Amino acid sequence: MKSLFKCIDAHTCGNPVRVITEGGPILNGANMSEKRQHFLKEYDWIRKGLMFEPRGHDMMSGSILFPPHNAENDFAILFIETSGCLPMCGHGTIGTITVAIEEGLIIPKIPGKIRMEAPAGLVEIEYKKTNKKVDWVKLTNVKSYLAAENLTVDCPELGEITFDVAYGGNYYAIVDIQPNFTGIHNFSANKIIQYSQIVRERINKKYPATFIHPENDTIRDVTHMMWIGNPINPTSSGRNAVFYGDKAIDRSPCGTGTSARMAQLHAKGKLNVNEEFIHESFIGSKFIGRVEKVTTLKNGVNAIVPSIQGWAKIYGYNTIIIDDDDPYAFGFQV
Ligand code: PYC
Repeated sequence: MKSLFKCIDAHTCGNPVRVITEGGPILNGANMSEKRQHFLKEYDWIRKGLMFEPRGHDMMSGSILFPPHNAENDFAILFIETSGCLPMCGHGTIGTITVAIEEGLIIPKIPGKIRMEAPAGLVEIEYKKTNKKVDWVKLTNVKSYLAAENLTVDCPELGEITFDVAYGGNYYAIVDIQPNFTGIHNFSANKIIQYSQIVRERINKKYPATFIHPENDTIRDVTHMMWIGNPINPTSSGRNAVFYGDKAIDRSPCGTGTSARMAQLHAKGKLNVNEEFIHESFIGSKFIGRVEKVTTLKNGVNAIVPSIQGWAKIYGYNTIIIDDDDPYAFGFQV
């Protein structure tokens, strides 16, 4: 059987976003979290075929758009990626909104504002458009919080490292500069990937069933690692290398990662409400982050509402076939 997908390919600050405009499945569920579960059970072959080699690559990431479940909202989104289907993705949101507005896939109820249903919750978005191009997208993310502090794990070559875990739409183990880790500016991307593959597995083994979202237990475990370093531009607030999937370092500063980082810094008294947080990616591209306000989760845990602003560019129109007589129809990893 041959399945055909129309896609618009873009990148957000260097990281890919493949927006599937035709060929996505019809999913069951009362919200995007339930639809995400349905997709994972029956349609994950679409993600694998479109994200992994030979049609994608280690960093490939994308989205499929759905009608909203609540008439007040503009649309709903499923994130697909080499790592799975993320509950939330910041760079994916910025790229998808840019594509959707420039290509007329969404007509917002209020121009310049969009309400998006993600599996992790409602995300409110603003964007600025000039001459048919979107200049920037700012998303107000789901509630983000510091989940644990000063945990330890043994890292190959480095020895014991200390880390915090924070949630910004995904759970991040955040490794700050410390005696056994001198910062990403002293390491290659390959080294960070090598360490992350082992350390993430060790963290989830050492702290089983520890990181489970109190309001949605389908969101669980440390899925991403964030390693910190000195910024390239001294006026930036910080720089990170975010590891996701099995071999990817985010080329953007990572929206959910930046949200988690701001939740961690705010909880530790190192970032104030309304203070601008300019976060650099491994390649030096930037997001502008901000703690919009403080809040609590339903269980009373302190949290923040973060915002992230960035830009994206469309670079291609793609018609992709997944033909099940192709031995690599559903991708491969080396
Ligand atoms: O921007 O949230 C993000 C993200 C998650 C994984 C890669 N990018």
